[in-house]
Amino acid sequence: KKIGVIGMGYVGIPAAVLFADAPEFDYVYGFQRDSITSGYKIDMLNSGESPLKGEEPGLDELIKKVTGNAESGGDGESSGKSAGRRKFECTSDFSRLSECDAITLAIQTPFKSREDLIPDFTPLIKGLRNAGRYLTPGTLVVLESTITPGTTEGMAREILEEESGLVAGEDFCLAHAPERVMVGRLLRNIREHDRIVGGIKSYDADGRVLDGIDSPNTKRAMELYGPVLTKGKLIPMSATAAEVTKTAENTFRDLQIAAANQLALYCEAMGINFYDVRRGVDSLKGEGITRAMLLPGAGVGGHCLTKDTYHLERGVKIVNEGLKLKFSVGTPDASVSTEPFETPDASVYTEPFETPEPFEPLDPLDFPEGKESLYVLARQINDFMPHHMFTLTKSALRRAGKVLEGPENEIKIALLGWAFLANSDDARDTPAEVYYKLCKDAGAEVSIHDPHVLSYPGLDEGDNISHDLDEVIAGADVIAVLAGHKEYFSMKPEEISGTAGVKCPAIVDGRNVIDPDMWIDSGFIYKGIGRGDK
Ligand code: SAJ
Repeated sequence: KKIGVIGMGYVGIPAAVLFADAPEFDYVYGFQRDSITSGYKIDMLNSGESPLKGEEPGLDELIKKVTGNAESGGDGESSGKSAGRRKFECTSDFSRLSECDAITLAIQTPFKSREDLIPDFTPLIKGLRNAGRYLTPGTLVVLESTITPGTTEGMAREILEEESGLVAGEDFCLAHAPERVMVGRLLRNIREHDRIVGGIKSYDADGRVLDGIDSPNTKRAMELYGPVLTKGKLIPMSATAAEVTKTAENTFRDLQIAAANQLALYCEAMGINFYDVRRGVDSLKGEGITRAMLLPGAGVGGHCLTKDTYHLERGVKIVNEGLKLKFSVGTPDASVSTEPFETPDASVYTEPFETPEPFEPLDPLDFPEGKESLYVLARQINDFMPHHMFTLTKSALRRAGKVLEGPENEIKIALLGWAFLANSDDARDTPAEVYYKLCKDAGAEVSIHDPHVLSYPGLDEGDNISHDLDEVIAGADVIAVLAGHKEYFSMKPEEISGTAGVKCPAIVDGRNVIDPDMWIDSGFIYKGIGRGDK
């Protein structure tokens, strides 16, 4: 049994090496286009190295093992190759897809920009065309990317059938098994998270629909993912339900964060401490009372929560339109059918034949004029938070007698935490970038500290980016914390205002990393998300 994984990124690589490590499978190809930007991954992986940045427990060893590069165990010396034979190979030769019994696609589905809310499926379409071109009968194709509901039964099926000339659900199997990994725990997440598996619909000999767990497409996908699960269970359902599950779980998380952010803004406006309220609300324990709140903060970044709401919103329309197309009935157009339309046998009907009303499923999105869905509003609240950080920065400076308007005021801002996630080097769609631009547009000089992030594309070269916290804070008029890196929890006000010689100490805490009283007692002007009490 050979497996092919298309897309050697932070989803495809751990998935491929876990398939390779499973005795149920004989060999795994990792397919990677030999492009300028990512061709380097092919040689790295084949020599047993991981091309992924950041710590991934167990991944380096597993890549070495399945590529036959593991040092022999026990004695610790790196003596010769281990007995392990190679079971994984990275290649740019997509024709080898024709050798595979199962093909998974782990290809990113980014949105072109924060502004236009349409996903860019180009990379995924390329992958689907490659898979279709070399698809052989009996193969299972699984999409792991986060996709708009309706894609597996729709666009993916169409492309695969068009390229291969085969029929999905009959000549080959097709399913969606969304990835649910977080950077930093890729292997653990794949092994331990429950795995949603959704095969497309099929039909039995009598033309009855086989969907969800009854679909052979779902069954085949369960056989593929079962062997790599240690703690996780398989959760079968329809392909569309699987797409909705993935986008909904992130949409709900975004919504919960927005609920916390909205309440934090209220607490600021009412002069109370959000965290008192949170502790109070969560004190209501007992069956059915779930832990109510996530954390407010400087914003929501990353490729997941900032996108999946829009995948879900679009999906409702796409799937709904599909249903309308499928069910829309009307009087057959006599010009179309070769036979004259059969007048129903009068003896059967007491009433003359009524043209059936075309099926009009309720349009779930016909909100009152100008209303947005709850989820889209949640997105707008979360996207507002870096703007609110800027408002808090201006008000902290005003209390220090300074004005953040125009370069002549020579305001220097120390921005701590560029990553979108605490203790991560991932800065995709980081809210820090929105805050940074607002500060620059207001004429401030910004110095940036992040202990993990290595590259800062698109920033003004004049800005000071450093891993030296004191250097970044030196001379700053205000410190703004935008990511909750663990380094920031141990900052001491006396160290900061002393050695760093901060001109006029003000701090705006976007991730609740410091104790306000300690800093206020040291003479700092303090502002914090949700801290209306300070
Ligand atoms: N955030 C808050 N408050 C919170 C939690 C998070 O402001 O209480 C912010 C974070 O600062 C970050 C953003 O939200 O900017 C996203 O944080 P995250 O913890 O959701 O990190 P992601 O986006 O990398 O991971 C999510 C996870 N989804 C769920 O927990 C439902 C992860 O399990 C998914 O695998 C991942 O999306 C994905 O790939 O879809």
